[in-house]
Amino acid sequence: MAQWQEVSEKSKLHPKPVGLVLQYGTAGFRTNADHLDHVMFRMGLLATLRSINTKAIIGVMVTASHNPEEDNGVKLIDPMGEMLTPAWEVYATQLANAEQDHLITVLKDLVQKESIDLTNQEAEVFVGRDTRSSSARLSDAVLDGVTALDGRSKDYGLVTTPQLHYMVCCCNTRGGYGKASVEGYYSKLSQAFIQLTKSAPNRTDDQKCLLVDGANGIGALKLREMEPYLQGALKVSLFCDGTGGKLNHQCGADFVKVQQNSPKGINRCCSFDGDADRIVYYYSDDHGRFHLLDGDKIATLISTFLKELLTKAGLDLKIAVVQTAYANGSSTRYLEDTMKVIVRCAKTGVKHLHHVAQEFDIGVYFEANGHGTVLFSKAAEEKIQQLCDDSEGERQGAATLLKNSVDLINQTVGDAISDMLLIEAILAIKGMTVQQWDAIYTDLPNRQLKVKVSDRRVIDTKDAERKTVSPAGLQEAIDRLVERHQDGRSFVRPSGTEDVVRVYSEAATQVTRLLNHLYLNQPLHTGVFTFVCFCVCRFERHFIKHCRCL
Ligand code: G16
Repeated sequence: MAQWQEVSEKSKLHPKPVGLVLQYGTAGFRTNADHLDHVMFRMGLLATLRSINTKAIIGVMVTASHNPEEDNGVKLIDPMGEMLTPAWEVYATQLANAEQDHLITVLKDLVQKESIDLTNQEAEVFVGRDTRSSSARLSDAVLDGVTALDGRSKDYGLVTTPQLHYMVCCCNTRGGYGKASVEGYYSKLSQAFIQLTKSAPNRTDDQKCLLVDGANGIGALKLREMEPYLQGALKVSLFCDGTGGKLNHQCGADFVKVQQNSPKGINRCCSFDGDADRIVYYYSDDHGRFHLLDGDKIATLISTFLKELLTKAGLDLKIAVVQTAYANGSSTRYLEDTMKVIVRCAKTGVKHLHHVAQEFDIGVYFEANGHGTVLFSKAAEEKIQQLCDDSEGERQGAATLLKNSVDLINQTVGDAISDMLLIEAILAIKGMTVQQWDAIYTDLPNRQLKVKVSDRRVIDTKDAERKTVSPAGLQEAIDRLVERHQDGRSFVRPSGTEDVVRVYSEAATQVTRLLNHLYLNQPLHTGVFTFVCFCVCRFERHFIKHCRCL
């Protein structure tokens, strides 16, 4: 077939480094930008086939989000704006790793397995990219892949990841979710925000101003573009806006969450990540102590607000919060015991949380790192709309607030801009300061760090990544260490976006131990953490040695 000939010829312009093996991970492919040209071309091919297969528009976002500037990556977006379905992640990995002379065989195999009819089929792919210097050439490679299979493409250029998710959903619902343009996105969210904050007439000037760390990335650019649409309802002071510093370097949501520190010299504000799909809030108290309000605190604020409105509106809708293993134990306890909300735990990766959240009328899902959103079932949205139309007084007021919240939330994926506006609106309506929000519950002291090991794949997990299955003996060793600490909890898991193993620990108190100084040179943090890091490295060495013996 002439088409395969063309694909084969064009793919030679995007050669795969021989022997390079990559995995479609937590959120697509990620590695050093120099190794990704062939992956991008092939993801253009894959998105085109997926578009034919689903008879819908598919999105391809070129970004490595929170990773360093030198990296890049790609996230694929399914028809309703959700992440690529897991079955196709397998195809993505096979395609990315096929050596040049096997590429067509792998493609034909996929076409046959999914019964894709390549004749007279229309395909359309939306492409977007972040501000990394490598992103323009890599998104050209995606476009090349789409053209090679005769697909149509629309290049949205510089957009945040959530904006591209929004565009895909808008087009596939024929405008049902909004207008498929950045202006449509800005108008929809701004109008909903303005309406919501009308319910807070006593908002002080202080509450109308917010410091935003744009991670030196696309979020800064887009928030600046959006400001006029907000008509003064929120005054944003942007820093790390990309004019001076390096992307994600000592700034951004990941830096703030992991280092538990604010970018230099900054007080009350929020931070986005490199592609603006995550957000965390923080402030310094009068003693200069740093306070982080992460995804858990955000989920608590939003679910409390929604639950109160449901009660006022007299609506019997099932609301749940979905978290991951990283959720602070205090947040889970508060949600379950005080808020009486259903809490579920999913594997890391918003794609996993999204699916669990879909099981409820209202599913609030957030990873502790600030990645998340809220999903409303179709039936829930209809009931809210009906109550807005049919009721009066306090019930109608609550229903209207719920309706405006639905409009403000980007339900396709976690969205730093949309989340920020929702949080600001809730704080204004509840007349709450960031300090009062922070005081809802007290986080257990916790630490999260990356450990570089020679092969992160030796670690396998179960129970939503809260327990390790292999190497044998590691979990027992962790358990022995953890049980010595009140409210202790710890787990290890291989990262799906970086070549590292992540270690998380929390306990009732922070303990200074000599080992902290010896191994990590960290003056004060949960003692368990050091031990677990130590265990991971020790077990990995043991395991690898064992394998070699075999
Ligand atoms: C991505 C995913 C998140 C995940 C994070 C870290 O975030 O979308 O769901 O929490 O990676 O994943 P891991 O611990 O497996 O490296 P982003 O913002 O980088 O796209």
